Amino acid sequence: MLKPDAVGRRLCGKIIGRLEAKGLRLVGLKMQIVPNALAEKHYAEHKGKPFYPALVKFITSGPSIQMVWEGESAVAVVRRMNGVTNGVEAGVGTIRGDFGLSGRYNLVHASDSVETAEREIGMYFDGAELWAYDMPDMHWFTN
Ligand code: 3AN
Repeated sequence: MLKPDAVGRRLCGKIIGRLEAKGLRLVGLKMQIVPNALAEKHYAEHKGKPFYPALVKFITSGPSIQMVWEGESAVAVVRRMNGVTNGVEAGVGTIRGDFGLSGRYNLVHASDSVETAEREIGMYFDGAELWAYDMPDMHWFTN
């Protein structure tokens, strides 16, 4: 997900460009202001933590972009490309490390496991919104 700060800071193209250049395949994409109930469901594991109310408020504060990307070890690869939660600590070369200084306004969300990805995709997408298609260069991006 490109969070409202990524949209508001005009960084969507740069971030999507990194994922494309890496060799991942875009399977689905939409823009919306996430409804409150959906944000609470998405971040249910953080309910009760001190930052939870502000997290839900931020994620619903403006348009965000939901995406599904596919590819070799996509979950682990995207997590590494995002960098650790706080932009101050995130490595140079990562999205959070290169574009931010915040732990709260940290530009991107990515599922932390395949199981989480399946659950989160189900929250944001209908099957008919996900696309299977060939990319002629995909053989360059497999083991
Ligand atoms: P990540 O997105 O790096 O997997 P999680 O899943 O631990 O991080 O946290 C979910 C989101 O909650 C983060 N992306 C961040 O926006 C917010 N968050 C996590 N820890 C903090 C914190 N200590 N203070 C403020 N916001 C936080």
